[in-house]
Amino acid sequence: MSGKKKITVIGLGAMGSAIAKAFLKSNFETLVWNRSEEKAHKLISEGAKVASDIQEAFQNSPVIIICVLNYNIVDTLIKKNEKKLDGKIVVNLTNGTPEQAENTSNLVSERGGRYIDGGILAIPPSIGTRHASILYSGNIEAFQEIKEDLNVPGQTQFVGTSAGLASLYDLSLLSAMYGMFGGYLHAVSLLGSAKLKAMDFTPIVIDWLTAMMNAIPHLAKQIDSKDYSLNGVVSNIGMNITSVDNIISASDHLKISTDFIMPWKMLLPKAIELGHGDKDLSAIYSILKK
Ligand code: FVH
Repeated sequence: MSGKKKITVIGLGAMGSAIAKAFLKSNFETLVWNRSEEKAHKLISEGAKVASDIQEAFQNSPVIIICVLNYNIVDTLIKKNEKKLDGKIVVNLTNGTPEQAENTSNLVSERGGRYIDGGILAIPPSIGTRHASILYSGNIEAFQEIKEDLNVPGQTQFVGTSAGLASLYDLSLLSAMYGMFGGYLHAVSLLGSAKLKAMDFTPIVIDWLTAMMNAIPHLAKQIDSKDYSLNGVVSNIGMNITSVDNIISASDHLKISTDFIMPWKMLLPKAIELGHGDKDLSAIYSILKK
């Protein structure tokens, strides 16, 4: 008996390995399993124990963390473990949809376990540092019991008892990120046509995006109140059409793809058609729901 807390980490890709290392550093008895065994063996020198099969990985710790490529793999692994999961807490940190999370939660419950879903807001090198945070949802009693342990890979935030909520937050935040990076890549492509270096643009674009982020609370108030002119219109849709058209025509001229900006070319006229031409950009929200 080591007296150490026990944890299992299933999946030792870039993220799973970082999570396992964080637990080893925090002196947990860490049992690991990975499809390709060499990734598990690499952790032995850091103190990890390697499960001989998936059954042992599920059965030999009270808390099982899963971080693999997708939920189909998660579900297959849960089903491969033929024994019950009575008394176990399964924490799934794999990226997926809310529907997949609900489905996996049911699989775990049917086997007697308690399920917590997580959305990782961090990259592998920041795991175990104060820069990592992880959103959780699902079984709140289970979360409260192991909250201290879950703080090892990243700061925890519980977002609700529906298993799918952490995924919904995660995908929403990733969508915001992809929008921002897409815009940035288009911007540097435009500047690249004048032989300007991406690094030279960095301070200017960071200042600009920071200023734009400050507009988010204003837009949020308008969205929540469904009044897209609340507290004054700052940047009306009719005016924005001109800038978007200019970006498209300059990109065409410079032979730069317009793929990242094109959705705006569809959405702005649609908003005008629906009578939002004199409203803030937040009015686009009202036409996104299918
Ligand atoms: N890396 C990141 O920046 C992001 C940060 C936010 C969260 N994501 C999500 O984390 C999940 C795992 O991502 P990852 O970075 O660890 O991904 P990989 O390094 O590609 O490792 C994939 C692991 O999945 C295992 N795996 C793949 N197919 C199977 C299978 N059929 N059966 C069992 N395991 C499988 C793979 O095993 P192996 O290839 O080493 O044998 C790795 O352990 C993911 O949801 C991200 O979206 C990461």
